[in-house]
Amino acid sequence: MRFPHDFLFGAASAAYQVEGAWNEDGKGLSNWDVFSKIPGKTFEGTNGDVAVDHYHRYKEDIKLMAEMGLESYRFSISWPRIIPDGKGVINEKGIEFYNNVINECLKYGIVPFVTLYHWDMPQVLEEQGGWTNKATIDAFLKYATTCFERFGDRVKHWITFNETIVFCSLGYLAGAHPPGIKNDIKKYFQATHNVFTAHAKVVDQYKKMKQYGEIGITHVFSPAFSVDDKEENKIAAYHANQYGIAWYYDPILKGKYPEYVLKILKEKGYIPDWTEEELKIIESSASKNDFIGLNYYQPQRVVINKDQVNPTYKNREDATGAPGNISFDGFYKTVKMDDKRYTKWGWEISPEAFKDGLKMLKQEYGDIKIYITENGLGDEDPIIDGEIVDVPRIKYIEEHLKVLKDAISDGMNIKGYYAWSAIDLLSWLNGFKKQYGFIYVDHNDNLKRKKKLSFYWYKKVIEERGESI
Ligand code: BGP
Repeated sequence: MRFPHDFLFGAASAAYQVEGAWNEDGKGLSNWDVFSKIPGKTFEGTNGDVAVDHYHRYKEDIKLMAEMGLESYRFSISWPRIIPDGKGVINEKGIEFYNNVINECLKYGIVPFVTLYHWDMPQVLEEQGGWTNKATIDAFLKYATTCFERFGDRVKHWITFNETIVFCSLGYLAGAHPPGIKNDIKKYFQATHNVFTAHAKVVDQYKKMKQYGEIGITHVFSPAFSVDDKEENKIAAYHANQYGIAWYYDPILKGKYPEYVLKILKEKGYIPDWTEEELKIIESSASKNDFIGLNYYQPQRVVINKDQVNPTYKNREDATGAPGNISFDGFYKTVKMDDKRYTKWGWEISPEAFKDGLKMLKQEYGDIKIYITENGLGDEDPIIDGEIVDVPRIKYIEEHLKVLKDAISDGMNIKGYYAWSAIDLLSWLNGFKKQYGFIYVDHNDNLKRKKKLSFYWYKKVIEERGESI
């Protein structure tokens, strides 16, 4: 079987991780420009000042993507490049850059799939409370509207937010992303609610503008499974999925928050400060949302936490995604299991859990339209005789594409796959050492680009529409 003709084979990136040019052509300061320079926050102090210099090399990069046969490129727009102070004047140089990127994609027939918010917000807004401040919702609506007005004639696929759970939990619970706040559960839930409200308002606005494209959100998809059949661990997995999936997916796809979580938040006094009007717009936007984007890397294996300790988030490593942590509310723990496979950074490799997770999703949300907006292997790629022989990445992507093929055969409405990442880029907390791309970037040789083995492999997969997978 081949993947359907309208299934998009793509790859992804995010502005802060590839662009560089952090202070060029009128770009405003972002929260990440500031945060990454605080000692100890990132691996060896790496930051996105230069990143992989995509800002100056986008033509070369997109040409390589075209050569790979990429059908779609998912990238994000840097908000402070468009509206440097978050609310005021539009920076025409920023508009010009993204116009160039979009036009360059279209020149090769590559479909641009654009994320509006992949974590870099104008620093001015962060200083005024970021996502805990409701004024940020309106600022975001203005920014999104500007993007629709300026790029919407050519961009027909929009993602509002990338991984709300990550920037809110690492921002307000673990303190590992901006604004670097630890253990503030109240603020964490407030930020998530404000983001859902912003999403709803932007979706509504997009539909009003009648641009006849599609709009959705991208969430982490990290389904939790109990390590065994013990009732208490099954409860732990249920709890984890309520907080990690239902809290995020329900407001978008069902238009309301999950009762299980609401009840606990009420008891503990963590209900966000919300208005009837906000809840109404969340409710009414659900039917206008066109798709859900899933970023799947790994599942969670969980057990109940009996130690009665809340997480402490001692160091950066505690926030980099490997199992071995206590949940923010102390209810369960994620664990590493002897019979599972793991990456060098301790992330589980499990196409099986991807398959089971997709089934869970179908059961819960029905026949929603899905794009896999990220999936890939973070590795230190082997170099043999000057060639980048990233065989483990090929294997990883192949196994996950196979799951998608089966899911599509079973009737799931999955419309595209975006490998993370198109090109090697900056990992937020893990530096340049953790590679994901099809295109290698040589940090010892003027950021020279080189095709990896996976580049040729993915090209073939796309050419034959995955027939031999
Ligand atoms: C996702 C982010 C990406 C990317 C990826 C890999 O959560 O959306 O931006 O960074 O994870 O993560 P890491 O770089 O930590 O390996």
